Amino acid sequence: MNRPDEREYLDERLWTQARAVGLSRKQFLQRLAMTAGAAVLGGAARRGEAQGSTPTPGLVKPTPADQFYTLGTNREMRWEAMYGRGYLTPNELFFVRNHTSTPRIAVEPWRLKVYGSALSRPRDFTYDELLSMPSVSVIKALECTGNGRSFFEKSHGKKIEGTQWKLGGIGVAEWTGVRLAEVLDRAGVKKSAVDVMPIGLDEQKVRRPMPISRAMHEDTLLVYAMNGQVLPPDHGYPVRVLVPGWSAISSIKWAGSLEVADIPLYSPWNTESYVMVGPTYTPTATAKGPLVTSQVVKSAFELPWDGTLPARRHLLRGRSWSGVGKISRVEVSVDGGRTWQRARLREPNLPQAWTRWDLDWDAPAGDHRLLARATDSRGNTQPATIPFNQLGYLYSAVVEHPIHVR
Ligand SMILES: Nc1nc2c(c(=O)[nH]1)N[C@H]1C(S)=C(S)[C@@H](COP(=O)(O)O)O[C@H]1N2
Ligand SMILES: [Mo]
Repeated sequence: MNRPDEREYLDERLWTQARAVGLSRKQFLQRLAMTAGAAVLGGAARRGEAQGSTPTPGLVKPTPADQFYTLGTNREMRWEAMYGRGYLTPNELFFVRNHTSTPRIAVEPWRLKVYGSALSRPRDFTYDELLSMPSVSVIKALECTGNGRSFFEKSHGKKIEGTQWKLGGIGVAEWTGVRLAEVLDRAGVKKSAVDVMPIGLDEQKVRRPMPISRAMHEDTLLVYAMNGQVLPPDHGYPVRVLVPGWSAISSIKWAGSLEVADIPLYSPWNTESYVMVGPTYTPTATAKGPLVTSQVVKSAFELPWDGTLPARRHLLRGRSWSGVGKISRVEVSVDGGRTWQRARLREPNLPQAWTRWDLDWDAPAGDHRLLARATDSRGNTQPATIPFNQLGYLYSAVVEHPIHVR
């Protein structure tokens, strides 16, 4: 299950944070080919260019059953596949959330169209131009807001429609691209700008506006590489948005255009969905409930769900994360929540990414429930229960992980 060479490579990348500043596209592609991207460059990316934009059913990458759960058009990462791995989620293991299916897009004639009432120089950007602009890399989590949705059934006795994620709708990667702010500046963004809406090139044109302040944030990127490889088709090739710490619905894949307006913008994704609807939430003038923005604190064990372990000493491992900071404390209970002990936190522990943790467990034969509870650097923690919301978002409550020991 562990591939040490890959792990070392990924860990090393954490600290080197390769910068592609000022490289031509050719140099950039050469550099990627020298490191990890050779297969990708020889295969998927080139094929895409030759074909033009033809939608193919489902996904492009293989998602074997020992690494993923298939949930309709989505693929959830199995946490046991992360056991003992390095900090980053390899691209092959990264969850996929597709509203429909992965479109195949060629970088020619693709353009990023930047238009709208709050621009003095609306214009298109080519792929080559984006790659020639100052390049930035960040290590950040991307998490589906519905991650953990399936647990509402047990905690509130109501099964919620929608993808039944356990906790595998998250991954952490090194994302490389250009600042969205840089692109907006070049298009002459005006002081009057209010909202920015990236629009995807998939079937439903998935799009969700964000406030100009978030669009101009230094970590908000237009991404063209993921973990040192050309951004894979399923993750948004050629270019996706990345809004770290926020619900991944803001991180629009296969971006084809950006509307920059001096009035508030709306789409189904900020009025009907990705809003909090329920007894403790109040509808707003424009949406069914308050908008989902930042992600919350969660934890997961690197173990099979409802799996079986031999009765002996184990190194229990897991990861905890938060959309607003880094993790400052993780407590684990191996007795269904009666007693708690501190887990050892492992470096790196980056904000809006995750930290790995572990502890020893002398596992006695029997059926057990393992619980993990994290607290972030802002003091946000995981409560025993959270208020219900109809769309099943932001499940930050402590999860009971069932495990059998034989
Ligand atoms: N164009 C487009 N962008 C999209 C989506 C989509 O279906 N289409 N899904 C969003 C959602 S809900 C999530 S959780 C993330 C998933 O990103 P990933 O598939 O790269 O993991 O992409 C977001 N961006
Ligand atoms: Mo999502």
